[in-house]
Amino acid sequence: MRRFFDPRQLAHAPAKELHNGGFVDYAETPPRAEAIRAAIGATEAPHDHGEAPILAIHDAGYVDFLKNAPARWAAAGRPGDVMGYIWPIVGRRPLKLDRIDALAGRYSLDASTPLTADSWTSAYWSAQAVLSATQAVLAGERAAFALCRPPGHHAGADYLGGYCYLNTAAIAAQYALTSAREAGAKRVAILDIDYHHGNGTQDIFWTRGDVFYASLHADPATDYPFFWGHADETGEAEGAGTTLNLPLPQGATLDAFRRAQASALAAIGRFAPDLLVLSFGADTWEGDPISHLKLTTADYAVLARDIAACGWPTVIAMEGGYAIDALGANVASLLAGFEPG
Ligand code: SP5
Ligand code: ZN
Repeated sequence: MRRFFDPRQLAHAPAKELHNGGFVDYAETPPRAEAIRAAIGATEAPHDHGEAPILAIHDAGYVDFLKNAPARWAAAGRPGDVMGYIWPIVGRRPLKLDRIDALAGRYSLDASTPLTADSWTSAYWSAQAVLSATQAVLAGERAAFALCRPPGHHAGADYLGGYCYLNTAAIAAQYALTSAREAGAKRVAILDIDYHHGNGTQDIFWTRGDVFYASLHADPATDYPFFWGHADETGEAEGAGTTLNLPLPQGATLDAFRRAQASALAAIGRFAPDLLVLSFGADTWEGDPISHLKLTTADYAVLARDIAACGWPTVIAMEGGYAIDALGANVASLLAGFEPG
């Protein structure tokens, strides 16, 4: 399987995140990507597709914020990395504010996702990695892997959050749909098996009938992102019925996870996609430091075989997974499940 990664994705390295009322070491670190690389062998440098496929998903004001807010934050005398601390509850009204503190709230979901001077560069190349994997699949590869880091599924069209800045799965799906190639897909499904619900992906495609979003995740009644991912969220307007949320209780093992994945695959089968984007997080692993599901390393190959058996051309985008010592083996297990035989 072709695998894409750019070393510029390592530059982004926030020091601390807010957790339980204090600052702790940031969980989404460069060594995560290095551990995956060491386990899966050589990766290809992505082709540079430019900003257009990013702007097909993300708001131009938000992209400008990602690029320029760190310098403005420093110029305003703020210490450390850009971090929102006041939020416009449900977009209270569309004010056009210029104060950096207001922008940090306007363009963020939480206070655990610092924006550094390197974040844009790393997020940009993470997006290029998934675009190159998508291009490979559109050109006929059965599956391709993008070692996306930073991850993407919590980022919305105009907000960062959950360690995510650019929504790589959404960028891949939209690129596949609008690709000028004859192989361009008409319907894309996204299957999200990260521990957390992909609120950004759901938001982006909430009213879209041409993109099906199915997610397995820890019940948002107990886990981040709390306000999204409940079973009664199914999409609206053209997108009515094209969102499927399957929350799982903390402590669930392969049996429950595999059953839920089978219902997601059956629903995706009824939608009949031309292409699948798999948002893959290894934070469902039993030893993950911030999560509470109980999958083993071998389980990822089982889940991958079930997905591969459906036969859809598949772009795999890396999302979470924070147990660095096991991360490489967990990703390698998933990729092995996609290999024929
Ligand atoms: C892509 C992804 O998996 N994002 C996860 C975001 C979860 N954010 C909230 C978790 C709060 C726990 N922070 C604990 C940090 C320990 N160093
Ligand atoms: Zn996660």
